[in-house]
Amino acid sequence: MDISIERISSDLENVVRFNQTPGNGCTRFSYSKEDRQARDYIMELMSGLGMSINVDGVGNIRARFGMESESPAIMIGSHIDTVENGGKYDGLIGVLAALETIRVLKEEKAVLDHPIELIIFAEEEGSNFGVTMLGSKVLTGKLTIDELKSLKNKNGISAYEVCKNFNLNIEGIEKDVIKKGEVLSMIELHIEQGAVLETEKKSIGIVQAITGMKTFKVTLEGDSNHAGTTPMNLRADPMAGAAKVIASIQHAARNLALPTTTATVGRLFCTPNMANVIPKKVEFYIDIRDVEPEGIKRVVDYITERLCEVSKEDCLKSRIELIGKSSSVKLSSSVISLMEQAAAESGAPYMKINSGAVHDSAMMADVTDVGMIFIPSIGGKSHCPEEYSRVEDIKAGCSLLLKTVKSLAVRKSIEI
Ligand code: HGY
Ligand code: MN
Ligand code: MN
Repeated sequence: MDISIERISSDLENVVRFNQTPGNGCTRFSYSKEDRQARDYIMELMSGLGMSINVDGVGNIRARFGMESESPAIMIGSHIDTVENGGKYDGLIGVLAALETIRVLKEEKAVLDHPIELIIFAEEEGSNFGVTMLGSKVLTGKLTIDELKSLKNKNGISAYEVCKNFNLNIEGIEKDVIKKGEVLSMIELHIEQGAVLETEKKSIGIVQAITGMKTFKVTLEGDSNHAGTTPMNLRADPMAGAAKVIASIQHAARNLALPTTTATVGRLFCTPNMANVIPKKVEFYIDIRDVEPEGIKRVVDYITERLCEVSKEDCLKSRIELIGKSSSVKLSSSVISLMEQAAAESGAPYMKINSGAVHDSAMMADVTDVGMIFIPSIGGKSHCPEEYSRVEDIKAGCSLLLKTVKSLAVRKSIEI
């Protein structure tokens, strides 16, 4: 049996209804009302498949299919949270492909040598607190309760409080940490979020490495005053200072780092944020990435120095805090060759590819063997309403996921 693209498409349309910005992309932050609706919908489908479901202290959903045994599981899944006005495929299509894989295994009454675990990671996008992959970082012991107490959303509420208010057992996260050996392999299907597969006319990408990243929060404080009565030479203006530092970020990433380095400022807060007031405080976040740590280091060194210079020039108080980091990760060669073989057998045009986006799989790579399947993003667009993937590519990707899971988990029928 093969996967049913009709079932995946119908699930997709049903889940994207849970959206805060209909008509302007998808907005479904973790721990929101829309997130609750999407979780309930998907968990109902999981229960209908006879899966046993556990939700951990930060909201990762872990559902088991097949034999209840100590043998290590094969983990599949992704995330269902989005950025603001994002696309409908990022994360969600990987979860629905995993669900469909389990449906087919059930229909085939597959005899499993390993249970299958469907995981839905919480807060992958970092839309609430500015830190990506929060759920998988907690699951793999990379974030502690104290750190969750210090991470705040734009209303100043901590990740710890938000999880508690979402009725999660946040105090229990230390015991939720996954142990090496619990999971034999993990496979995540995801959209590419770039234009390589489409340009190369491939429907499948077999991911080799996932980029590393560092997220910094920069705070500049100055002297708030009247916009009209304060002469230009008597100002301590943190927005003018921020503008100089942000311009230097682009310069560093373009001209001083490596061709694979990216640096982005996409989140900025200004207080009091009034057109006729010189700001008191400006906070902005810097997202710096590279598969090579040297690229990230060059940008960090340059902007730290520039921040010092600008603060002196403009009489500003400033600080730069590292609030999130993840190392670049090479994925499992054994899982990659398994997927390559399955892709070759299926005849789907595929290529090996690196990921400029980060993924929960990168966090899981130090506790299990990890592989990722990419499907094309048309026009290379993602994190925006224009994000789109074709059904034929979703079908090819999900078929490869099913084949890979079968080769890892399903008992081989012995030729007699
Ligand atoms: O930012 C990323 O790379 C991912 O989409 N959260
Ligand atoms: Mn994603
Ligand atoms: Mn994303």
